[in-house]
Amino acid sequence: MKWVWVGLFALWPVAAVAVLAASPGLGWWFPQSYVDEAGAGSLESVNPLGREIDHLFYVILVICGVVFVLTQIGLAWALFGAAGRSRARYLHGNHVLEVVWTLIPAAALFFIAFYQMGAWAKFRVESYYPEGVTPVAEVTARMYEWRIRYPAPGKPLMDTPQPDDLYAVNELLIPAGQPVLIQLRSEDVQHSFSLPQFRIKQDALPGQRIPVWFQADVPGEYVLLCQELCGWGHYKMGGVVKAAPPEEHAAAMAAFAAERRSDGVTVENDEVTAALPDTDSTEPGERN
Ligand SMILES: [Cu+2]
Repeated sequence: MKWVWVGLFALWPVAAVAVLAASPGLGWWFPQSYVDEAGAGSLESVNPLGREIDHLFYVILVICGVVFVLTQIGLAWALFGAAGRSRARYLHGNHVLEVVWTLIPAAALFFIAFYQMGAWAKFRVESYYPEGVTPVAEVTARMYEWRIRYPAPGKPLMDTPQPDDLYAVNELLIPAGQPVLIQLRSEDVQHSFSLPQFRIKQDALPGQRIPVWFQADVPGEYVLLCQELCGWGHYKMGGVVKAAPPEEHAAAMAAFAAERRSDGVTVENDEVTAALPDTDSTEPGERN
């Protein structure tokens, strides 16, 4: 019976490593960001900062992986060694060992703390933002949707709503290939603005305006999610980020502005007016 337990304890780390190795092939890895020219789905982030974050993830995964394997080997060694004995053995502490297993994790944690500072600063500290980052919209989370406020085409985004601002829900249009910034707010409870393919996640807090920047290197449609359980309709907070080449984006914004300002009786509707009966010939007085 003893050996069955030892075998079970020894088996699970092997299973853990095997599942990890199989994960990318099973689709349990990063979300697919785009389909590359060869027609293969890319698991690489579309966001340059996202790729840096992935690199940090892999560095930490390797550190944890090495520690995991070593400690499991140590555990197996202790289990197999103890399995043959019938009595417990008392060991007094070992100062050298204790110092070693305190210093090694401390060094690993210090290394991670310093190593990630660059990526953290780029995401959070305004003076480290990429050059030319443009505020494109204010995104306000509310139960249960994303309200998007754009400035009128050609105008800068203001902190307070302007009469010619444009509003949309759950659809954020951005130019591709350049860093863009949104001002994130919440109208009610805490939400979380998440772009998995950009590796961006930022809580939206009531009473605060939080800048968030990101960049889509490849034009396309990307997922926008709320990743904070914010109420019964949390699942409805799915949106889309549409990244288009700058000229196409400008055209889309201009068309959007025209559509929003239109009263429905515009030049484009000439065909509709032509199809209607000629109202001039049916003046009230002439009717019989
Ligand atoms: Cu939410």
